[in-house]
Amino acid sequence: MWYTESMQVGRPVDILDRHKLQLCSVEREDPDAELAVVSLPSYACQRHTPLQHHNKGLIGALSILAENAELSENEGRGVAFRRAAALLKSLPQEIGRAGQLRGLPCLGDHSLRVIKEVLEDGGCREVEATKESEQFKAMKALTGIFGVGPKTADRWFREGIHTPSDLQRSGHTLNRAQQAGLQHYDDLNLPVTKAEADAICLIVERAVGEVLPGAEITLIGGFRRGKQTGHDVDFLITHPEEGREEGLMVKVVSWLEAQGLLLYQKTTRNSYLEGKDGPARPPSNMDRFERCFSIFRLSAEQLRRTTHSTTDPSSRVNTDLHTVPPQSALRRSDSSAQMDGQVRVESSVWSQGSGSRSWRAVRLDLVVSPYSQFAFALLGWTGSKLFERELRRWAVHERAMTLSSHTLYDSRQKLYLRAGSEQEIFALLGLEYIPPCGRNA
Ligand code: DCT
Ligand code: MG
Repeated sequence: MWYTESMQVGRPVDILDRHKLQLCSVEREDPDAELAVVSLPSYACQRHTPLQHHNKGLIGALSILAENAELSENEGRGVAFRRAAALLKSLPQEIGRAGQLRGLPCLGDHSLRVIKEVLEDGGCREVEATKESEQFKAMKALTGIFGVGPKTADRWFREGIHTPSDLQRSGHTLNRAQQAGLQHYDDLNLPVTKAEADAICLIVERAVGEVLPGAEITLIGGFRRGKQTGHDVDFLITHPEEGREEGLMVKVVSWLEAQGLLLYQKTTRNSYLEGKDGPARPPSNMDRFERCFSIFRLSAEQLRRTTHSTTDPSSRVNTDLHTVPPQSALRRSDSSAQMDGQVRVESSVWSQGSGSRSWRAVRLDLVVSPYSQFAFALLGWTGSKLFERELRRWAVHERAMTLSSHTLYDSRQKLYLRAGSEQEIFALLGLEYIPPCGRNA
């Protein structure tokens, strides 16, 4: 841990490293000083950010403003609020007074103003006004439709379309993704539980095992970080023999489609060629793998079957994801071990009136990576989004390196650095290893 829990008035603070320790000036007369939380490094990838934290109210307020900025496509402002919220998530205690934040990084003027107001008045006018704003509500509702981004949502909002029902009535021509998004709107806006993710994992494992024996599948995204719910389920697929993974996605998708398990799918090909593309491109590192965005049809029966099988520890596949490259056969999330005895059918999602539903729609993302890039893909797809952004920022600004979900490029040495595990990548970047459960920035 980088921080000291509290500091006595007047005790000197050493600055060991400008990234690890931030100077915290404490004045004798300041009544807040004795409670000051000190010494948090400024990049989120230098800190442990757990799932459970101590400042939910403040983080909630900053997150609303971050979301509003993102929906308005004001990226810089969104990131500033996200960084401030992430800093608060990594604090070891609840903040009671703004003075306790003295000297901490990542807290810009605007974020500090919001924090102070919430601490002093129990709420923030800007946050409340945002939550009540027609535009914010409409943008949230419209971008909640799978296949709809802020640009399209904003255009519709200006035409007076505020809800999915308005859109349906408008007669607008929708693309295939948007049609599916509208059709499954309610389901796709319900959280996906870990039990549901496990059920889908079993089925995708079967598909992968049938079309390419020896292929390996790993649950990534929020569930790998220990979250118990998410907005989708993300899997990374690879094969220990480099090259065998080529064409795998098409086969897996065909298998799933033949079983009637996909309500929608769009597959994109792997377009990453190291020599040709160069390290600095593309601007987004998310879109160069063979990838499938889909909507999965999960039946109550499939969920029930997994619920029973996953409570039996003998049926569990290898869950140790900290050794990469993978050596086991098929893998599941490292966090699934925490779920012993907890997997159950969520009644709120699965009950319908007096009866029960026979299936629900779930967003499913599949990514295929060549074995040699697996560690980078695993690190890049585990998230959180802010943690990934901070890793890339650290690499560029502090190490003159370019990190992507494919590779790490050292600009000074002009060479690609290989890594067989996430631990190796952190070491190459000169960072302490942060396990997935500490990447919830
Ligand atoms: N990712 C990223 N940058 C993006 C989008 C995604 O680095 N712009 C990475 C980090 C997380 C991973 O991909 C999966 O993306 P999501 O499913 O959107 O995130 P999540 O953390 O899994 O969130 P949720 O639990 O809600 O699914
Ligand atoms: Mg996810």
